[in-house]
Amino acid sequence: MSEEGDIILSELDDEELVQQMFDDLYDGLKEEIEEGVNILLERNWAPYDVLTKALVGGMTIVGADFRDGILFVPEVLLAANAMKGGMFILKPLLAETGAPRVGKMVIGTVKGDIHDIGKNLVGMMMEGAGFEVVDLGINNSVDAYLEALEKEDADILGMSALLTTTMPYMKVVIDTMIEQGIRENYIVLVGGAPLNEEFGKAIGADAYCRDAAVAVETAKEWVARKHNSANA
Ligand code: B1M
Repeated sequence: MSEEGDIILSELDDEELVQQMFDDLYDGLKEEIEEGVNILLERNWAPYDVLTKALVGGMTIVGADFRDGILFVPEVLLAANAMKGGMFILKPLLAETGAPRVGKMVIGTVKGDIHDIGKNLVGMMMEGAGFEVVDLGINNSVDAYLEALEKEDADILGMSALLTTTMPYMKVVIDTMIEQGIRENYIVLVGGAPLNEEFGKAIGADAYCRDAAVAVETAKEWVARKHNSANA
């Protein structure tokens, strides 16, 4: 049983526990986050709700204070590490749907960018929806993406960027695909906090995905569209 001062997580009601998890995520307390996730699951919370309401909710607060100069890189790294602890528990549960393989996605964060939480979340949700996911990690060059697409015989390329300075690299990847005559072989989906629909269109992606749930829905739509046009 883990305690923080007087607080015993299992004695809190759901609302108090989620608030406490926001504080624990903010303080980068990985063990407490893991315990909180397990308690919510024991209370029959759906894994998706634990993810979005407790973990992503907490990270939104961290993000705002990072932006406002209240938190700095070391603290945010600790928060990210705590979030990953929670995500690790949820991952197999989100993937447990046993859905048939719907398609294969290669996903990675673009060159120069080391943010991976959002990308990991997208990968987890895609797996949960029955997609096979090949995660290339962070800091990916054009070559890394293109080699993986070919090697894995993927249907979808997913690219993530969290910095305004790295998001233009997505266009470099898509332009190279066009040059090599392979652009139409893949569905290209992009996402990340600084992007928007307009940017997605401007760089020639098939779609911009606001969040992980939208990424799953969009991927399903595009795969169905591709199958329909192949059978037409
Ligand atoms: Co960084 N950082 N960071 N950071 N960091 C941001 C992005 C920033 C907005 C913070 C701020 O100022 N408010 C800012 C960018 C400003 C800008 O570009 N205009 C910023 C900065 C400046 C930096 C550094 C430059 C700071 C520095 O060193 N001075 C540096 C950059 C290093 C580099 O990459 N070269 C840096 C470093 C870091 C940490 C290492 C400390 C850490 C990353 C840890 C990690 O990822 N392992 C970090 C973090 C955690 C953040 C914030 C606080 C949180 C990001 C996050 O994980 N969000 C972030 C502030 C913010 O975004 N509010 C910030 C939670 C995650 C679930 O959301 O990633 O948006 P998100 O993903 C969503 C959607 O966007 C979408 O679905 C996800 C799930 O719903 N999505 C996709 C994402 N990728 C997708 C791909 C798809 C589809 C959908 O493909 C199909």
